Amino acid sequence: MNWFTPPCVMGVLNVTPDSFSDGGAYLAPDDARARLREIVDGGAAICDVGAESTRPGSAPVSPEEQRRRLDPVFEVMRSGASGAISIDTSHAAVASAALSAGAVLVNDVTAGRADPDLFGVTADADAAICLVHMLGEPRTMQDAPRYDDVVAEVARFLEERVGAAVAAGIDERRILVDPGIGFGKRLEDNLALLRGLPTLAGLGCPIVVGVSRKSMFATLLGRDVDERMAGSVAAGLLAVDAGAAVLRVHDVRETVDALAVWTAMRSAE
Ligand code: HH2
Repeated sequence: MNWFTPPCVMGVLNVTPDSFSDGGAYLAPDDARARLREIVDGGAAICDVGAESTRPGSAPVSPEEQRRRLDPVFEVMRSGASGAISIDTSHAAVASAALSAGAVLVNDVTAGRADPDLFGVTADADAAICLVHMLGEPRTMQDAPRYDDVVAEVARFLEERVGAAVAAGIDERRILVDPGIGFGKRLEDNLALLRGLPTLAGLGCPIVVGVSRKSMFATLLGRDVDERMAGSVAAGLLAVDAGAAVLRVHDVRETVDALAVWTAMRSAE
């Protein structure tokens, strides 16, 4: 994973009409290309590109439509001007097209449960994969999530999915795990998982955390989606302190700066 020196930033590019934070902003090819440049110039180690919103209540998008939306980004990737790219999809066909265009990471919020071919496509390309915990599916996941011990249950789930990915031929050294902040979780579940990152680190895989602008900041702070940057950066830094290796964020430059300060302070110890 040559894109990867922890802690680092994964910038988000959603080529969708309906993502909770940047929906509609990057559907036009020129806007998508400009956002990609902004993410690279902002200092992100990798850009996570997706064409299907997974926000609570969202409807599925066909692999054909995802590929159509992503085509302009694939073009930039083929020209070699994109930096490292992660493909945010649960569909093997979309992952395969992105990997052919040069993507280095498959980011699957279903952890390989939605499409039985996803692990195989990833293994064949010798690519990395990020396995995310989600309770249920986006349409209904926030209806009434309940856990007895959220950290233990998420750790058990991720351990099982890491085993499934390895059994399908994915190199264990190329597997990242993510507790799935906001994917079927109440505020207290999200906070417990952020506190519990040291337990998830026991799995031995780098941890990705995506808190950026999520609704936990509406509950905690009463902020609209475009007013959640300070809360997101603060939670991201605390996540890194607790063991996160990659922060998936919308506010790239601000998070890169915050991480630079964190790194300087920690290396002075
Ligand atoms: N969150 C979202 C999407 N993909 N992937 C990982 N690994 N971790 C996350 O927390 C995560 C993710 C949701 O955020 P976003 O893509 O900004 O919104 P939408 O799903 O509405 O497109």
